[in-house]
Amino acid sequence: MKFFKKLQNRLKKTQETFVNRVDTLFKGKKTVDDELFDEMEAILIQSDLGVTPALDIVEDMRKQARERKVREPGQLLELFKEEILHLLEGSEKTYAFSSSPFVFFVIGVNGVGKTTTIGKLGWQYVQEGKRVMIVAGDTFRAAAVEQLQIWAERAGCTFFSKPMNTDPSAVIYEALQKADKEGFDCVLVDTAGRLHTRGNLLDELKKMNRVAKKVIPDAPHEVVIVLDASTGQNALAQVKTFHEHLPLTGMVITKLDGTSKGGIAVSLYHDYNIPISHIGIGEEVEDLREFSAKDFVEALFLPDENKTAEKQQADSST
Ligand SMILES: Nc1nc2c(ncn2[C@@H]2O[C@H](COP(=O)(O)OP(=O)(O)O)[C@@H](O)[C@H]2O)c(=O)[nH]1
Ligand SMILES: [Mg+2]
Repeated sequence: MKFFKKLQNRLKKTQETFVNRVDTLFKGKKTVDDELFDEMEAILIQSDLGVTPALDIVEDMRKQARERKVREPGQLLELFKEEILHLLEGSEKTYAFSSSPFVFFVIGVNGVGKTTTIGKLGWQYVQEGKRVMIVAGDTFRAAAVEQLQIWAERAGCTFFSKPMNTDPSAVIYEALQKADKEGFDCVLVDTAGRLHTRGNLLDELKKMNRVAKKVIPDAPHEVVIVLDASTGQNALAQVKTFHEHLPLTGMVITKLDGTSKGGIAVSLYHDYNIPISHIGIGEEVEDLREFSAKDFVEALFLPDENKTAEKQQADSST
């Protein structure tokens, strides 16, 4: 239960703007009618769930309510929860580690949490007994390389880097050779989110991809995009751009703590069908969790105990 409590706590802002607003709407209604569904639609559209999913959910709920003869607005919340779970069906992903070294490219624009996520992932894999190498593929910003090194040390991973401004593909080439020769289980490659040269970031990534295959033919085994939930609908455009150039195999959604825009997880999966492997719910090393659609939805729908207590107090004092 502690596990859910923490998750719920971190997802609180999303819970408030998304589930609680719908719940409050249901509680304030006496009948299940068109007006109720119209208002629900308006709330969902504002919740970063995405317009199409919002419309689909409400349409399906109208139908379900009719078919199942739901007359009490209070019964709708459970239906709503089922709808969200349904949208997230197939959205989970566990990395297979089907060969070794198992190579991840971690990509995404600056500031989304790539370096942090790599540190947290490396730490988890080390806890599982894996030998992990972290590679500084962003050779353009000294601070970025330093930060990655700090994370690698903290996580107990081997750190690999080259002098500043070395061609990232050359870094990959050498790193993968070393990882292969020395029997590493896992290689996590941090990539640049923006280039300071006029070169094109996406071409650079494609080149890294080609070069990786020269050392390990089926590498990279996973191309993971990191997305900052607090950027809301912007995250959709980021996925589109990267996915067109380098097919993505997984998503990590960070900063779900402290944002009301957690509905973006549903929107992202709905639009691109790329599975979500992990979510970031804080800045500490243990604040990265394997994504479970069920846990995510349960936490969002878990009644807020503080609120319930406040309400009971208010009720008893009147
Ligand atoms: N609250 C919160 N902050 C995060 C999370 N993930 C990353 N951050 C913070 O986001 C900022 C940028 O992260 P960084 O890993 O440097 O992003 P990068 O530019 O993509 O490598 C840092 O201050 C991180 O501590 C998260 O899940 N929750
Ligand atoms: Mg970084």
